[in-house]
Amino acid sequence: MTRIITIGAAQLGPINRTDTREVVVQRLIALLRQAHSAGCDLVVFPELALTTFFPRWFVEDISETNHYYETEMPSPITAPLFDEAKRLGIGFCLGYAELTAQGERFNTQILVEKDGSVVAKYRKVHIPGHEHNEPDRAFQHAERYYFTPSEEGFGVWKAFGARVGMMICNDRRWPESYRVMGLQGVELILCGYNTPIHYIPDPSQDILQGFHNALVMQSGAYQNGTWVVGVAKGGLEEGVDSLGQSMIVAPSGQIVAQALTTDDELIMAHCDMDWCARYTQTLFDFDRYRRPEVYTRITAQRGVELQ
Ligand code: CDT
Repeated sequence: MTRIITIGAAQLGPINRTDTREVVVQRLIALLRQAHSAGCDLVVFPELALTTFFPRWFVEDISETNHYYETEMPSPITAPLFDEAKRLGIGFCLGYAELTAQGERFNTQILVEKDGSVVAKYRKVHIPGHEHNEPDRAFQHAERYYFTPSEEGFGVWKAFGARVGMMICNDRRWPESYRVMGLQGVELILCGYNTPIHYIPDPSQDILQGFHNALVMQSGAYQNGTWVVGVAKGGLEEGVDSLGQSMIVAPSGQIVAQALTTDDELIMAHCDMDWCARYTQTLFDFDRYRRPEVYTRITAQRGVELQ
């Protein structure tokens, strides 16, 4: 018997600063209904899917940005999404900014099963960008000011009849993210992202954004024998152009579905979880072929050390 999960990647177009949560939640519900009509079991939304990408602005008093964060999930404003998903019997994965009761700020993704139960919460590990205001930049990428990096790492959970992991945006560029989940037998990795096309520290990378996006997710999928679902918030948002190109990648590394626009767009694929074993039990049989005894530097040091 095959284990097929029909997965929708619900790309979002821009969310403006003035857009209310209610309006955004209605956009998510419209995509959720479209996914349900198309037979999806699970729909994946982007990173920070409820608001504009606010780390592009710096404010001296961080508490002025509290309205961008969620203090509970579901909340009265997001409850309609949870209720509709449960009514339709469709699962979802949603990225949002989280402000805890202890005052910690995380870039978070939540996974909800088809029966409405919360499977897991993942908090972003690799926080890119800068900590301080850099007024000479065309726009800020102050994620390191707005979010604490999670110490919880990368988990894998049993859900949708598979072994499911999560990561968020910049995590997808680091091979360790995939491998830590690969070592827990992951079969499906869900990843939301917001990737500005213009990379201010090195603009020569701008034209390569789409290439790098595909490169990391295709290699991560192949080298760990897992499905990867990458979902963008793309398009021109508050003057900053961001990559679309949401995609669903098979354990072979092949792209099986890809967004054509930078707007709200649903792509989908029938994802056979048994395809993973064709890689994890052959070429990437970790137990047989890995050599962890010669990889000790990976966890022993952070940066490059010259001999
Ligand atoms: N959201 C996020 O992590 N974006 C980064 C942008 C590059 S670092 C400024 C990314 O890796 O796509």
